[in-house]
This record gives sequence, structure tokens and C-alpha cells, in this order.
Amino acid sequence: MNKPTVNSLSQPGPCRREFLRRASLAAAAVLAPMPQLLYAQAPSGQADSGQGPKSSDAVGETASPDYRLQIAEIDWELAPRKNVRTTAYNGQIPGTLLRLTEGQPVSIEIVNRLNRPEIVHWHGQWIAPAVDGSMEEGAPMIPPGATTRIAFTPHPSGLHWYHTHAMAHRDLKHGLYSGQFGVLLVDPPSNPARYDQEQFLVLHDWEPYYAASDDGSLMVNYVCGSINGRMLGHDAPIQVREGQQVLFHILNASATQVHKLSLPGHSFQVLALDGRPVPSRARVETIRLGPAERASVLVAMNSPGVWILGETNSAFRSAGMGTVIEYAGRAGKPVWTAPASPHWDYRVFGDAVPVVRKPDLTLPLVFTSRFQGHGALDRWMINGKSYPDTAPILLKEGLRHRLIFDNRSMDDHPVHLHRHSFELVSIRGAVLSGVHKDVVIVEAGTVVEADLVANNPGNTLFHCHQQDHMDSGFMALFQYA
Ligand SMILES: [Cu+2]
Repeated sequence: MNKPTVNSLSQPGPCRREFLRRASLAAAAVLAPMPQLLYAQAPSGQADSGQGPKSSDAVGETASPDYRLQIAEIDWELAPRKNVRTTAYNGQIPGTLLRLTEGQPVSIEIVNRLNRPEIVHWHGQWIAPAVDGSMEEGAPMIPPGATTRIAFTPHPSGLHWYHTHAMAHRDLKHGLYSGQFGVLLVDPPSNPARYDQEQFLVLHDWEPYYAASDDGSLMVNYVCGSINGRMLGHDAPIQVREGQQVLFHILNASATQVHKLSLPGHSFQVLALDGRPVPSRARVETIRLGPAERASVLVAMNSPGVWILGETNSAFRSAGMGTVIEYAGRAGKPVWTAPASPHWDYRVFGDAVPVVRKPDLTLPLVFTSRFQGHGALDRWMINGKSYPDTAPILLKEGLRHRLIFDNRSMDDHPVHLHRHSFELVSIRGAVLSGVHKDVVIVEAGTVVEADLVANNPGNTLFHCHQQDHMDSGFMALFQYA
């Protein structure tokens, strides 16, 4: 098969702006020295050690950085006559695609043009706390107007992302309610091509507002949603040809919403979750991604037409969460049909056998909430404690820790561990192995178990990736004893 082609470069969309935007998304794929993606085999063992940052001497403060990110406010057009005022990286949504090579050090200069401090987190990377981009781990915030430079060695490969790790609290313009997110794709050093075309799909929800939930506490709703910064029907269609294999890298960059996607007439073959290859490349009709989850999926283009790749929930889809797939030579109104199976189960991507190694230690993590009154956000607790009134949870280096995510609340939570990944061990009591993730949705009233090999010493933040939950105490700091 060929190297990925970028159709938008030869077939401009309806307007120049979209053409440029798509081109910028794809530019690195065209210009970079073409390492390609290996989704062949999960690395054996989990003994990878985190890479520390390079010293500034090694990078050289006077040398040009490999990338620059400018954090600034922009007006962004989600659709004609539908603009949002938000904060973004390099004036675009999503931010500049950072395409790095595993093991090859990178330096990134960050300029904060805002009048408030900011911080950038490299989600999914096994790097040092000093550069991971979380103030709870000890990384500094970037002061207003300041420029900073960070350097790290990308590891592991796969689909990851970068985003603000600032708190929003009650301000729905800050944190991940804003446009501060972008794709961080780490290519392995060598790779056979296995696809004809590569596309990125980055989901986000816009214009958040507070609404009362059933019990009277506050929840966040949104007016509209987008894929790659454009509402459904207002982006250039993704152009495909019959017989192509298209690799989609899908990231849910919503602050709080779980999303489900389908493409009528097609199935998704899941190659990797959260950037890590899965042992069983199952085909599914529907992909479910919680906030911060990623999926790299292969789609065989064998059903010619003009289709909506969109949210299975019609309210989300009509609010903009979707994009159009257009076969060469086909025209007409994009077609949507609901999937026969909207079901999602992490277990189909794993081996249905228990993890061989027994854990050395067990760490129960019980999630609960406390009603704070009508018109207030709930308070969230891990083992009865709400951040920052918590004690660190201690890890022992080199040991396998079984994390027991025990969700005794009425909400689903996409919980995330920084600087490490974990292997799913059981879901609702059913065993699996071989699925390594850094975010997992723990559904209301259920238990998920995951094994963490403590192999990257230093402060490690654990939190719910739903911005309002994280802001309301759903965080804990893991430390190495
Ligand atoms: Cu949560």
C-alpha cells in the first residue's frame, strides 16, 4: 500500500480557509521525513522506563525550538455566522499537529499571550514531572506574557495529545472548555505502511452552560459541537476512493462529554486505544470515547456514497458533532443511518484470559460524591478525600499495583493517570488482559481493575478527566515511596 495521501491538497474544499486548515492538519504528514505508523504488535512487557527531560544545555537555549506554540485568544468560526471567542494554540482548532518520532528528543517553545497563567500537559507521554505539565506534580505554570521552553524524549509512540491542565472552576471559558488542545502523534522509529490515507478527527463541545441535573446539582451542557473545529456540514468532506484503507486517529477533546461515533455502511477496525496497540483488532460499528480517550481505527472504504460520520445521538449530531465522508464520483446529501449495534465493550479488544502476573500490591480507589446543594457543583472524593485535602497515595518502584476503581457514584468517570499507562484486568468482574490505556471510563456503580507497573518515578497525578469533576476534588497525587 501507498504512503498516506492527503486528498485535500489536490482537491481543495469549498473555500480556501478550509483548504488551508486541512492542509495545516496534514502538513506534518507531508513534510516530515515519513516515519509511518506501526500498529502491528504491542510491545512485549511493560518494563519501559520513563524518559527524563533533556537538560537545557543539551538542547541549547539559543537553538531554535523544534516547535512553537502560542497560547492566545481567537475568534473561531465553527460554521458560517457561528463564531466562538476562545483560547487556542497557534490560532487554530485543533492546535498545530505535533508529529514526533519516538526516542528523538524534541524542544517546544510555549508563549503565553494571555493575562492569566497557563500550563500545557503532554497527555499519554511517559516523561518527567518537571515537563509533564501538571502543577500538582510540581511543574510551574507559565506566567502571563512569559515564554518557556520544554524538552522531552517522546515515548511511547501512538496517538496522544496536548492540552491545558489549568483549572476552570466555575469559569466555563477556561481549562478544557476552551480550544486549548491538539494532537501529539508519536511515530515509532520504523514502520511499514498499512493504509492509503490518514485522517485526524478531534471532537470538542462548545458554548458550555450550567443546567440543573435531576437532583438539583449543576451539570454542564453545550450548545454545539465540532470535529476538527467545524460543525457538521461546514467542513470540507473527507474525500475517499472505493477500496481505500483509511486510518482515522480519533481524539475526544471534550471537557466533559462522552461521545459515540458511527459511519453508516462501514465498520471500524480498532488498532490502538490511547495510542497503544490492542491484542485483538476487533471490528465495531460504534466507537465510544470518553473525554481524553483516543482510538486509531482502520476503515475499509467499500460502501460508495456520501455519508455522515457522526455522533449516534441525534441531538449531538444536529448540534454539529459529525463530518462528511465523500467517495470520489459521488455527490448528494450526506446520509445518516443509526448503527445496528451501538454497543461498546473494552473487552472485545483484549484477550479473554486473566493477566498472568499477580499484583504485588492492591490499591482500592473508591469514588463518591457529596451533594453541595441546589445550584452547586457536587464535591468529588477518592477514598473519602477531596483534593487538595488529601494524602499522597504511595507506589513502590518496580512493583505491580492493582488499582481497583470502585465507582459508587451515579456518574460515569473517565479516570486518567499521568506519566504511565495501566493494563485493564477486569470490568464488572469479567477478566481481560493486553489492553493498555491511560484513560478508562468507569461506569456508574461498577468496578474496573487495572494493573499499574510503577516504572516512572516521580509525582504522578490521577484524576477524573471530566473538567468539572477534576475541579471539584476528583484528583489524587501518587508518589513513589
Ligand atoms: Cu468524573
